[in-house]
Amino acid sequence: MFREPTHFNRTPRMRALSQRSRSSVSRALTSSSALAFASLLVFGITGCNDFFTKDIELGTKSSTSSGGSGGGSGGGTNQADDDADGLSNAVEELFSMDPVNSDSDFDGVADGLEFVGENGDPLNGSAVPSDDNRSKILPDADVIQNEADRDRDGLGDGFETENGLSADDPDTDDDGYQDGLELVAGSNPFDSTSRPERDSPPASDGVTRTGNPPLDSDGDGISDAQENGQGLSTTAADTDGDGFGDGIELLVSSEANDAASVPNLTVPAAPVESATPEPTPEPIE
Ligand SMILES: [Ca+2]
Ligand SMILES: [Ca+2]
Ligand SMILES: [Ca+2]
Ligand SMILES: [Ca+2]
Repeated sequence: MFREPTHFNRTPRMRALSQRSRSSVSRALTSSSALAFASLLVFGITGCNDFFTKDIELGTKSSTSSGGSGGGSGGGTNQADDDADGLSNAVEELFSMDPVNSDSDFDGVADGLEFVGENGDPLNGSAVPSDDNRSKILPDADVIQNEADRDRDGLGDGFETENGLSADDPDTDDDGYQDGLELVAGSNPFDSTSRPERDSPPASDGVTRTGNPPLDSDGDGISDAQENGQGLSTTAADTDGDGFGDGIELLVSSEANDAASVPNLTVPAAPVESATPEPTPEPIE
């Protein structure tokens, strides 16, 4: 149905995701979105390399960035994530997204998920990430107790702690991309020089949107309307309580309402804390 473009460099992770999701694209591309996608490809060929060499000025993260808001509010700093969509204000400004609107194109999928998800585009309301599972979600999923995800980055506290990631800071390496998004994209959440890359920068569909984007009551990046249609909880960010948020699970084709189905995410080794050197003994006179 949809032929993957072959002329862009893809990370191994993106390639693997693509192979899994190629067989079923969640929403058939309409002719208008196909046009937008084509223009995105053209821009990718001509303008992509330079675009991605821009650096992101790092700032001081807001002290409210941990504990419940998924990135914190305000502070006006570059590393703040005012709309808690997984991308810092600086990243959003760099790529022309709206830093105070978690779903810049109003399509029901948060900007961060669209930035790293195959075929997603945070500025094109007709392009949402591919997902094998949207059509096979069980209608009567039991909602069980969520595993704690204190920093609301889509990764449960247990998984983060086991793998050396911070369970209280959604962006462990402070590079502007939440930990969960980095694992999906195959970049290193411990290394601020390693960041999610796209085949081409987000491209706008040219539609001016006003008002509020679709409601996402539980802040998992998927709108209430879409969750209702897929049998997912609109009040639990992790419907099946397996420690992985619904948005992350949908991106990597694990089932968001089956705790036995969890994302197969590769986590790089956490950096080893350098030991405090032994004090040099004073020479004896
Ligand atoms: Ca977490
Ligand atoms: Ca990061
Ligand atoms: Ca939601
Ligand atoms: Ca889950």
